[in-house]
Amino acid sequence: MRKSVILITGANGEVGHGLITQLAQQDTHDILVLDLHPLAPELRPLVKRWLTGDILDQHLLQRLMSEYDISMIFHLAALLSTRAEFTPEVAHRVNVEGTLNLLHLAIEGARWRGESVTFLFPSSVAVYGVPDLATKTALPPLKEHEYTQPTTMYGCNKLYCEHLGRYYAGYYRQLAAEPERFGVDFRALRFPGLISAATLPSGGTSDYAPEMLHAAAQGQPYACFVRPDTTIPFMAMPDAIDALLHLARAERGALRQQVYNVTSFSLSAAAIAERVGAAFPGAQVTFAPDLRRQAIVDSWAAALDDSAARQDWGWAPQFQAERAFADYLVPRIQARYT
Ligand code: AKB
Repeated sequence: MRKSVILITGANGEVGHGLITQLAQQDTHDILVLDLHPLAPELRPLVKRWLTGDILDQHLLQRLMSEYDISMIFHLAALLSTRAEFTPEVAHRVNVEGTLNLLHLAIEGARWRGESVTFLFPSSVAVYGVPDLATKTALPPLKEHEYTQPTTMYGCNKLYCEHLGRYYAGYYRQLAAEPERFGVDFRALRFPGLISAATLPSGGTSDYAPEMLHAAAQGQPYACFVRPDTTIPFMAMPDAIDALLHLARAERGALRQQVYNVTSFSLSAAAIAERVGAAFPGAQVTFAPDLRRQAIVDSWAAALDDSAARQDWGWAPQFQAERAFADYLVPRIQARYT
């Protein structure tokens, strides 16, 4: 008999760390993880099995399917927005072809198990593309369907994968004589910039917020690569994990859409620097905007409308700005470096 598991790709990343810890605490399923790099040693006791491998390796994915009954997939592996601009074609392969491979694994798995496979996909504020700063400043929080003309490869990849997920969930091989009886239950979250106390991001364009905090806690100077007035939405990592788990548990019938915005607070880079300065009095934050990264962040929504998530599955963040800094980020980051 194959063993029933939850599969997590990109498990070594920032979200993977928190997700594995939470899922292991819940202790309802065995966890199988896949990452390009060996799983962080502290996470290894929490999982059933960890594999070092590539989501583009079809043989490896087939092997996983032959060995395991995968009931749910958290597909976290991706190349983030800054890194993707250096190698757009590689980003497309990892972000789009990788996701396609996982969706295929899910639909084949569903056929075998005679039940749908739940597919959790973290999308991003990067799917938005507002035309200019004046428009951005004047706009109310954006709904899921508004201003989705991304300017980055990563944003295009995430937006397209949202559509792929919708296709696999509702229209896969729609002209076949026998329709798919069991498919993919695709659920996507559009995250804002995430800030974790436990890990540092790499390759993103919202990274200035966590970088500022972690540098200050270590007594290092930090030159912020965006202007002080730059504003985008953010979320503390525990809320991001909570949102993923909450959406995974939601009743299918309650979900009116496949893709949901979630957000916690929108702050300018200056306001973040102010909070960092208050928490770490020796902090040396300066501003040295990189005009090209600046243009990327300027094209993202200043705030997200997450009312659909609140209505359909009861989403509510625990950490607004004040609490995120006072109760989570500052004490945990302080502890990390002392
Ligand atoms: C990035 O900056 O690429 C990510 C994101 C906003 O999705 N953090």
